[in-house]
Amino acid sequence: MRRFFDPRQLAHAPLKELHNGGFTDYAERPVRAEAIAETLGVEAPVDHGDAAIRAVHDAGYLDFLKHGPARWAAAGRPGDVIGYIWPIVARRALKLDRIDALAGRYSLDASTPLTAETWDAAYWSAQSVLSALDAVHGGDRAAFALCRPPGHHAGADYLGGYCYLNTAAIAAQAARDAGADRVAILDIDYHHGNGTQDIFWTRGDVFYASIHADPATDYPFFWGHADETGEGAGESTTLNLPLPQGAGIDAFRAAQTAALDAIARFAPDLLIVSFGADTWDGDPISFFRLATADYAVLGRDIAVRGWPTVIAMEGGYAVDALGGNVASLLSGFSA
Ligand code: SP5
Ligand code: ZN
Repeated sequence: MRRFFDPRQLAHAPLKELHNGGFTDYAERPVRAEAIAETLGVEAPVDHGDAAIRAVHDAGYLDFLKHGPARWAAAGRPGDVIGYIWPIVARRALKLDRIDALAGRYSLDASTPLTAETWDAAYWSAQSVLSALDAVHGGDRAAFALCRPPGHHAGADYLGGYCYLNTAAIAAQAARDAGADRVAILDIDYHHGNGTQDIFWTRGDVFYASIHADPATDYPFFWGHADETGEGAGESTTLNLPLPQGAGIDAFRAAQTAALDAIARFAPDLLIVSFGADTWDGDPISFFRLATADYAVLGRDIAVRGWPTVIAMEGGYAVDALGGNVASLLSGFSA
């Protein structure tokens, strides 16, 4: 299986995140990607430009990602851009220019700093997933994109959860624009992919299924509950399967089989897997109990369905185990 990654994805390196009332070391570190790249071996993506990014994300938001850090510095703010006021009541099209207002307008949380290097890293993360999609369009059975920064918490016009550009959504929309009638996204990161769900919430052409920690106990709290099923043309094309903290492979595999069965009824032309290795037993910020060998079983269960498949990396914070966990998932496709 071809594996795509660009070293420019490493330059994004926030130092701190707001967590439980104080600033702690940022969990989504460049060394995550280095560990995976070293274990798997990777090739450089092709530059597709920004059309596929603009097809998903809001123009004002992209401008904020590119120019927000310089505006923040010019306003005399120290460190990286972090929102601290959110337009919860009046989220409307005010023409706000103050950088502080923009940081709130375009953020989901205060644990996802925007740095001067973020845009370039996120841009190449998107190019990696677009190159994996090219490989599958070219006839490959499956391809892997080492997306970092990750993507599934980012919406059309907001960053959050260590995510800036929604790589799975960008690939899904690019596949639609290239002629696929129906695309399915299977999200098996520990956290619910609120951004991906949001982007396709009212769409009947993209099915979103997610297995994740119950948002009653885990980030992102407000999304990923079992009663969220989509609206309008997207009614019943969102499927959320939350599991309790402590869940192991038996519960996870049963949920994934239910998700794959629902995706089979949708009959997609292409599958995109948002893969987080933060379901691993030793993950420092997550609480499922999967073992390294379990990912091969999950990968095999996905592969036997036969859909052309693009795998996009999401979370996973136990750096020493990351390469092995990703390799295990991919091995399921060659078994
Ligand atoms: C892509 C992904 O897995 N995003 C996860 C975002 C979760 N953010 C909430 C949990 C933050 C825990 N931060 C711990 C920092 C330790 N220094
Ligand atoms: Zn996660």
